[in-house]
Amino acid sequence: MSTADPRGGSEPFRLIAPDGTSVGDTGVGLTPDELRELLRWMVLARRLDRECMALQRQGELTVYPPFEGQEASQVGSAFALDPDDFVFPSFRELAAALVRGVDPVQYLHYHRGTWHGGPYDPRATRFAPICVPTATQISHAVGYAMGLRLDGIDACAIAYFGDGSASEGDFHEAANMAAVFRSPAVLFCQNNGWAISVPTRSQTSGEIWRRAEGYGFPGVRVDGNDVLAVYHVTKDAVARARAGDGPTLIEAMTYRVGPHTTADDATRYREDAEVERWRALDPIDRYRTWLLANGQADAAFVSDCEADADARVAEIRAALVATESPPVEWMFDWTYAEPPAPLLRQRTEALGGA
Ligand SMILES: Cc1ncc(C[n+]2csc(CCOP(=O)(O)OP(=O)(O)O)c2C)c(N)n1
Ligand SMILES: [Mg+2]
Repeated sequence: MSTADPRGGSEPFRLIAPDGTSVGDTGVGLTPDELRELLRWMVLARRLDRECMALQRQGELTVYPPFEGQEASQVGSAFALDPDDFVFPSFRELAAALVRGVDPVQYLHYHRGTWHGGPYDPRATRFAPICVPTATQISHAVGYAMGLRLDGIDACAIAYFGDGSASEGDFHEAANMAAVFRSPAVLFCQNNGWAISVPTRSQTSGEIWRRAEGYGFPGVRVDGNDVLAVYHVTKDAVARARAGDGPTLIEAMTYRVGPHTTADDATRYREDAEVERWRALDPIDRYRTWLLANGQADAAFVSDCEADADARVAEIRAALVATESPPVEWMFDWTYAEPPAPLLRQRTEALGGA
């Protein structure tokens, strides 16, 4: 099988080929336990992602953006962070949230509509609230990272965003500011081929990673379905940030095999053949094959990961569906010190008053 990115263009950095063979130095500094942990996270992430799709179809979640196919990009990059580093996600980073220790039940309350942005504590988890306005989180990360530097804190911030978000002005403003102020930020673009129904080729005529040079900092394109390669380039970017060398742009070439969200029908704008091509590049199959072939894991470990993921996801489902709706009046609280009259009227109506 070809190792080239099926969309063509510059060959991304890669350590494990799609058939699971090593094509680079896979000694990335992880212990055997850590190498296995990467598989455990990816298996759990996929299992949970599929459960979330089912939960939405069963009316237990309002809307959900699946990330199937992007597990290596998210797990590999999040695993490269230190506990003090701060994550600024978009809306598709549940796998990264898991690795960061965010309680998935609390996270999913956002998608259940029980609480804005999920009720987890962003300070405790170092994981900012889910951010739907595309690309706005990039300048949050850059500014936060500048603050870390000014405070003399040895940490960095990472912004996750998509290929489509890289077309927003916010991306360019954040990249320029990060460069000029040497912000210890990692700009992590998951190029999953699509921005809802708009393909990457309609978003940009060039390659996203190359834009970094114009701003004056390094950019790297990585195979986003190769968890070890993603870990390696992110670890490097984090080290640069901590050393005071400024930001790095990472473009992880990956693919979302599902719809944009549960409200989207992807068959209306893309060919099944494209999806099948990417399924053959599956990040979990690739890494499992590599672990087994290199004696880093055995079949019993793989079964254990799967059983463990089934059990954890069953617990998450049970806890999520058991959650009572919060009091209706909460919808009206905490925005205005002195709520305007129309809002007060709506509040009265919602509470069943006249
Ligand atoms: C400022 C803004 N404009 C438009 C939207 C609607 N919207 C939601 S997701 C999306 C596409 C995002 O594509 P990409 O950045 O590639 O991320 P992906 O969904 O592929 O993860 C758009 C246009 C939005 N959420 N925010
Ligand atoms: Mg995209």
